Amino acid sequence: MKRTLLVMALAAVLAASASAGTVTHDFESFTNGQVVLGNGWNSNAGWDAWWAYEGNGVDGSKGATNPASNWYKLVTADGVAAPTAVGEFVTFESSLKFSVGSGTGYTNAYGWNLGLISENTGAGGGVDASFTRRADGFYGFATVGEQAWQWAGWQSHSSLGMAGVTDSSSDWIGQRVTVTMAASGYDVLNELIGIDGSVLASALNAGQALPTLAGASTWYGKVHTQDMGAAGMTYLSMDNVVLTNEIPEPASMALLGLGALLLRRKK
Ligand SMILES: [Ca+2]
Repeated sequence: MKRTLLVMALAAVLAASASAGTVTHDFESFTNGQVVLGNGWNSNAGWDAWWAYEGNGVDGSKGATNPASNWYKLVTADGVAAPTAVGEFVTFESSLKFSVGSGTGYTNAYGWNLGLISENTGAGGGVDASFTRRADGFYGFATVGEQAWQWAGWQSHSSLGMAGVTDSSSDWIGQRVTVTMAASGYDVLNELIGIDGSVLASALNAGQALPTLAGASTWYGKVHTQDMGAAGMTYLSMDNVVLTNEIPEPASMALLGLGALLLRRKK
């Protein structure tokens, strides 16, 4: 009974956030092996390439996994209002976990990218933060799309929790893209999040024109399996996806954290 009340309280907090400009996906409502497409998500290709599985999410929860199918844009069906005044912003972030195969010899190969897009069909333009395989045992990320390229954040495979250069999986890391309306154009902040939640690397591109996003009143989140095969990646999983135009309320976040902790301890 206590657990039921706790879940209801958490749901109320999440529902209150959603009505005010936040879209979340934790995949816990999916059945094991259920297709993600059509259940809160759309895609450019319209074919099934992401599935939700028990155990493929953060802390053994349900998460969504893609077997490195190239050039597949999975976009949130629901968006949030785009910024209309200086200082307003939209953030899209996800926890991510990936695997690589036995190949070697990679140099600046794009893996996936995460970003904001102007249409929930995957057809629009926007901002991308690419996660790249810069060499066999090194990774990094780049800001691309509607703006100048910017490379940042060399990371060794071991810093991402990978046991080896080949045939291994990362721990849960994350990416966060924040686009803020500036006095002129938009400031684009891309962050790579480490296993412990710290910011491993960040790249700020200030004063970008972003013509496609600027012309859209609603922005959507996007996870794009850009060129994972060319980067020797075999799987990408995601969980705890958040698209928001709000600063998280400390009280709500504390309640969510407490609830998650209590639920975990009960298992
Ligand atoms: Ca989950």
